[in-house]
Amino acid sequence: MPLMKYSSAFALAISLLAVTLPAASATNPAGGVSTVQQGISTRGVPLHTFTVAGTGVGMIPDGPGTPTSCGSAGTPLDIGFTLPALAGELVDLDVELHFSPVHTWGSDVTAVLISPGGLRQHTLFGRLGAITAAACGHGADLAGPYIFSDAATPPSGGLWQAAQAAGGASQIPAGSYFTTDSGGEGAVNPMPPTSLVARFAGMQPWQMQGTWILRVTDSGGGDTGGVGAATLRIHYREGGSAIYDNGPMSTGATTDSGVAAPAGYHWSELQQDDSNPGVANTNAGFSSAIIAGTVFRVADDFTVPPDQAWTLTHAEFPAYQSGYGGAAAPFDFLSLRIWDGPPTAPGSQLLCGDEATNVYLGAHEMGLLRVFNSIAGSTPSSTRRIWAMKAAIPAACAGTGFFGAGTYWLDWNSRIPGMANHFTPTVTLPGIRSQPGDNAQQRDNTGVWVELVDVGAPITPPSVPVALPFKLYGSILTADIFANGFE
Ligand SMILES: [Ca+2]
Ligand SMILES: [Ca+2]
Ligand SMILES: [Ca+2]
Repeated sequence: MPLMKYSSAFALAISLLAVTLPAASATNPAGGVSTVQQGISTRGVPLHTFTVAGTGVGMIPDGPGTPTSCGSAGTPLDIGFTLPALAGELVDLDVELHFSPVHTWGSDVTAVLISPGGLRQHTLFGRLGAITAAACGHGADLAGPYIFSDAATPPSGGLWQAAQAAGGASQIPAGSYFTTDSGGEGAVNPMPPTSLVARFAGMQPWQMQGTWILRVTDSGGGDTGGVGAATLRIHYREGGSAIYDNGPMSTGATTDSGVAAPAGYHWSELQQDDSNPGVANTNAGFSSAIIAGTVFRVADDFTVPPDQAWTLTHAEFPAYQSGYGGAAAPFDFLSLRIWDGPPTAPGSQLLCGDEATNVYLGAHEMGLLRVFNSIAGSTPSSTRRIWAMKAAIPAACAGTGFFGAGTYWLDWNSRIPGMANHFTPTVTLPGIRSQPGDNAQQRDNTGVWVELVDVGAPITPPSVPVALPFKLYGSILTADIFANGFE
């Protein structure tokens, strides 16, 4: 099989079928208002909070066995939180729990928060003080209210220390606590803190919409209690917490041909221009992969406005592996370089990064399915799930206010164990194939940097330039600070 530098083979094959579509589906129903504009810094967009009370509170069914034998979970109490489609991306969240009647043996209880459809889940706490499979842990009582939040005050893993300090006859003090993993075999006391934000940040409106579940179980026979009230607070913002977004990819819950996306997903469908229907983009993505024999890289730029300086902490780069259906992200390596000009332009200086250092920090699903244009005859499929790969900013560029006003270029690639190919999708807005200023590049299988264009299906000159999606995280210093030295 020849090297594929872009994933368009399927679309080209389909276009040869010359499918005749009914006139009703030949017009692009999209073209509505996009909630995120390309290339806009999202700094300054207000943070909203959606608060919802849990339904289904009540007694937690007791665990099986005797009071001295713990570790087998009883029937869960599932508390539901129903969310509408919020107009923004999840930035932060917290959960408040009030136990009533008081649970008389706190270590019996485990609480896990599960997003709609089971897309993501996170343990709030569980089996406090238990470090073996059948240990019954601390006997301190659960009352509350307890708020589980990344904004908790130390000590880390504080619920464990609080339970130990309280002793079996007292209540764990009400307050704000970090989340911790459940105790049991292999646990340490106290367990280290975990992060709600790391687990749930970046969730899109269609991923948050629906019923969240707080699953509370009791895994020790004897002592009992109930949940009297539970509250979920979602903090969200248009564009999320990124300070720069090079452009969106969602084209909505329905393809141009009228096919609904699976629950929890939106389509990212290659578009036709509303002003010129009949010609659709044909490149679902461009290889950004290290594969056997070829090291692809892709590049795009961003501009820091006048009177600003940016401190960058991390970046996100979307990618998909065609046909990959696993639950865990497939990637294990990402390299990133940042330049003061295009990577190979004369005079461009490399500011930081190299091709060998792994700055990959993990990835999460974006709830987007990349598909070829459905009007052109492609049947929408679920085989190209887009992931957001998170990358650390190379140390030499991570200083406070490092990025002064000006234009910078990023180039990156990534790897999947076994060197499987994968692709960076393009920025996709409903009813638009390309926008002024689109100028992404790829170092292709000949080792030469080329401008990325889409030739169209059917192939129709002129080809259009494309942009690649990425987001930058950090903070923005303004001219006021430069002038005065303080905020
Ligand atoms: Ca007790
Ligand atoms: Ca119990
Ligand atoms: Ca660009």
